Amino acid sequence: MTKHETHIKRCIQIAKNGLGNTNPNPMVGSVIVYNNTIIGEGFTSPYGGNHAEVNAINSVSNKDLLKKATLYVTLEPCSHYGKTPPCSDLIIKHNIPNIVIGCIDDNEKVAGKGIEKLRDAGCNVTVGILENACKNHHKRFFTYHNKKRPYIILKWAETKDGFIAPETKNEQKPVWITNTFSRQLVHKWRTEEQAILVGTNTVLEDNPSLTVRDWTGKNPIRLVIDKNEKLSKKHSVFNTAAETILISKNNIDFSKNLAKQICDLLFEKNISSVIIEGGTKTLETFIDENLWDEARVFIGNTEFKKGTKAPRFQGKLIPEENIITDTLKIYKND
Ligand code: AOF
Ligand code: ZN
Repeated sequence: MTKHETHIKRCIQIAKNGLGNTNPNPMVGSVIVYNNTIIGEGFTSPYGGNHAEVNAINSVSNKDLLKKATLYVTLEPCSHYGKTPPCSDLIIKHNIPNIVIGCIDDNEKVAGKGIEKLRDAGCNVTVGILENACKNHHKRFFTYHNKKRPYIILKWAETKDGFIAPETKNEQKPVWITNTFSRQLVHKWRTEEQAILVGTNTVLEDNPSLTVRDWTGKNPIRLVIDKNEKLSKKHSVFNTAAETILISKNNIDFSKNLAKQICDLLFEKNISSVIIEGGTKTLETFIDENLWDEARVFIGNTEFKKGTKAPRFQGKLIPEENIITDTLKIYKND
């Protein structure tokens, strides 16, 4: 690994501190190096707050060193006035001579203009260090800007013999396919995405609250499909713990592509990622319209022999995400 790669790798590592808090902004990471030593670090503040470069520059105690330093960043520094002033202007103001960037910012407001600004000011700019890793790290942000829809994660649990639910349900005793560790992991995942979606049957059968209880972090916005107006305020998804958006005849034409319309609705609402937690019909709607990016599948130890079959899909196992256990498989759509 080269020196540049090592520092960009560190940028990605600290950027993850922003996971779940920055969206729909990207969770950027930045480090500042002088004389082979890291003298400053920063990551994107919660939505509306400082960008990573600002936090990195602020963290440097001896600002004189910036004149001889290199700033590393996972994403091209911005050039526009959004909720905050342009990072490229701040870099130029501090006379930082060398900038090393992971990947270009595809947001139409930036898209190369940040790099141009820096070069025009005489900075030495290197672009494309660990580019794929940086693009992957910013997957939610890139999907949102390039595909004009949220990054979509499908999640379910299936038995060893491929069922998602048994034939007959026992009201008193819900059947658990997975264990408490997977439950905790799912709650962690909920904190990482902006929204969570389930279909009507899941609400009617399980009455989930879809909030985060077994982990620390933000509740996602809850999205519930209610085509035939079967849901009522007594269901837990309508409690006051988090915001809920009803997907109904009021905002969707159910005779047309449902997944596509939900994507458009979420894009309009600036939602850059969603985790879909079932049931089969809802998951299959997104699979059939090929509107999904990742599938996270738990495989339990039980067998149902009969029941509802787990969704069928074509995906590719992501090697770096499948190192912990064979009871969880993580696929990407490719
Ligand atoms: C950076 N560093 O840490 C982030 C960037 O409304 P604003 O001012 O927060 O700008 C949001 C846009 O800025 C966002 O869409 C993306 O293009 C860029 N995000 N840029 O230089 C950062 N989070
Ligand atoms: Zn910026």
